[in-house]
Amino acid sequence: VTTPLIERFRDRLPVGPETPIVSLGEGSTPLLPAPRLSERLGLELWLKWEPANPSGSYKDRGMTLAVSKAVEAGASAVICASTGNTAASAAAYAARAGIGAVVLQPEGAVASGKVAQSRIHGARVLQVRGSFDDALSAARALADRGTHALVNSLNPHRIEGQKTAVFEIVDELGALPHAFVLPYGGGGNTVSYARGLAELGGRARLVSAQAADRRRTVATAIRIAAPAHREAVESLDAEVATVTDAQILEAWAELARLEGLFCEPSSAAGLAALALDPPRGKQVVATITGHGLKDPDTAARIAPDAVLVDPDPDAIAAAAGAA
Ligand code: AN7
Repeated sequence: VTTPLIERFRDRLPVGPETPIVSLGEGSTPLLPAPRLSERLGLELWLKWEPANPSGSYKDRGMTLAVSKAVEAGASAVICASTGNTAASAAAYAARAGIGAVVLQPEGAVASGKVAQSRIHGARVLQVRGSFDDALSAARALADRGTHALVNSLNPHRIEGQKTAVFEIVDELGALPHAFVLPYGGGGNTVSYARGLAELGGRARLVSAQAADRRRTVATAIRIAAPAHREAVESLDAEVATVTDAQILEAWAELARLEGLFCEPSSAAGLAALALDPPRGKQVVATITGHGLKDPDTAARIAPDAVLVDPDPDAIAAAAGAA
């Protein structure tokens, strides 16, 4: 039985004995070695595999706390704007809690798996004519009216919950790594990691990788023009790296081919940054934030096509190639 994240880290989270725990078995995700990428980059790479969370992304770490605290405060519904993963997570935890969820998504810019998740959990899914940034402004304004609890990463409980990834990593490695690398969309997770590090009282490099073209990147999860946590990220000791879509997609495909791990494109932004400037010989932890199945369409566009054959061994042997 997976211990709920709030139980595992109760003494380091803002919960009391009366806080109801809304859990789907989040956290305690695998820390996987990456032998081939390590060799290629000349360092010791570990991957924090956050797709193992129940909704398939790291968002669940913050959402278990945000929804538990919303229920504790008497909320009957949550609201968020999202590029897809926050929405899927909010929809899942709201369903578990038996409360409503309204999710605002930029029209036509959310990967299909994420939309399917939000819909099947019974969230009210609204496609906003505009960008993620427009949707977030609207969500904040509506939440200010007091009818819905905002569960975007502006909700401080989201940041608190997400810092637990750092605790798990350091527990498993037995010490701080040289560096943490992760994608940078709105910046909430970067702020969370910095907080986790500060609470451990240690120092490590924190490298956050953003898309060069924030407004149009293929990595739709991080297609955010105006990061909500930009000022906070700039005030931290984090290093912001910038990667192109070509670099993101190359790192993404390499992870799939060399290590057998399928993530969504955004999740490979940190690996793309690492490839640009690998700290030789050092121990590095890259956080892989979301599952590849969330965005099957990008994989289908880029990966080799399936080949149609007759059910005939000769035809299949001829078509099988070197594999
Ligand atoms: C897979 O769901 O912003 O820098 O609305 O889904 O903490 O924003 C998602 C962001 C990285 C960026 N990887 O993290 C949303 C949303 C994945 C993501 C990020 C997101 P932050």
